Amino acid sequence: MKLEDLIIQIKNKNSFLCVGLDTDIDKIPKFLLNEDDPIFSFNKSIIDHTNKYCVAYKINTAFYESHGVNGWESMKKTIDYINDNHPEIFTIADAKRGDIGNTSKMYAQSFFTEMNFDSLTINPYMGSDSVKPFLEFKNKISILLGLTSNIGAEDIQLKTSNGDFIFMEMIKSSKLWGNHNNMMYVVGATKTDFINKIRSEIPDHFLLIPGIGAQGGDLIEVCKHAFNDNIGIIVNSSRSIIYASTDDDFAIAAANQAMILQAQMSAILSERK
Ligand code: OMP
Repeated sequence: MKLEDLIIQIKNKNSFLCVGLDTDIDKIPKFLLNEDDPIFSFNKSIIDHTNKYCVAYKINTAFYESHGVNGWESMKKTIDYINDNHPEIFTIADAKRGDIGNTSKMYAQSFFTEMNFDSLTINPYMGSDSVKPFLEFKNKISILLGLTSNIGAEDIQLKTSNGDFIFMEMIKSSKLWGNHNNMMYVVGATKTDFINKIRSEIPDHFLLIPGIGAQGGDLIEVCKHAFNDNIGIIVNSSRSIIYASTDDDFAIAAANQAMILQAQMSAILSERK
């Protein structure tokens, strides 16, 4: 997918919501465990009920890979279901990959060509040759970890070197490896104090912002600092949406949570006009 198509979708839906499919077999409703593929059945219902409120789905691959071959099959069925039924929706493989060049090329082939995701999260700390192979794939977007939402971001990313934060050094270098059409950055919703600084370095790049909901990030605070002329953000929430209920009504409860977030986003967007 091209970035323009994502921007059009954001404007049409008045939403920049990404629903995170962090599907944990221990957290899904028990009655689904009788299905052939409980993870896919759960995802299908969540997608059927939430697609009109969101512009993206993020599949965190750990929740699938942890089931071996069966998990990869559930992931493939899920991405195919989204691509076949909602081709306008932006898809993210959250796998945080990156390695020496020839290995990165294989990761890119797995997620972009074989699995047919629009984008992939990438850990950029191995440097330019580990990221550039991903950037060679046309109409695919590499989403580099910028400043992560977890407390451990303080251990290295928020340390200083040469007078600036290490994560800022990473953004300053890596923005030259590609451009704002083929790269985005992850910035945690829990790190809003740093978003102005990030925006001054990369005003045009889209930011993928996880950490709303279970991790306590604040949507209004995020929007205050992170918007650019194209809106420029996708805000992810996983657990607060998909586990809103663990009963028979789980998909309706997820839709309600997604609808509430979309309504907040719509209000923020209309205030901005
Ligand atoms: P919830 O906290 O349940 O909304 O899930 C957050 C999702 O975003 C998980 O899939 C995390 O792996 C992911 N994430 C973060 O929480 N923090 C980050 O800094 C980066 C990511 C990510 O790359 O998506």
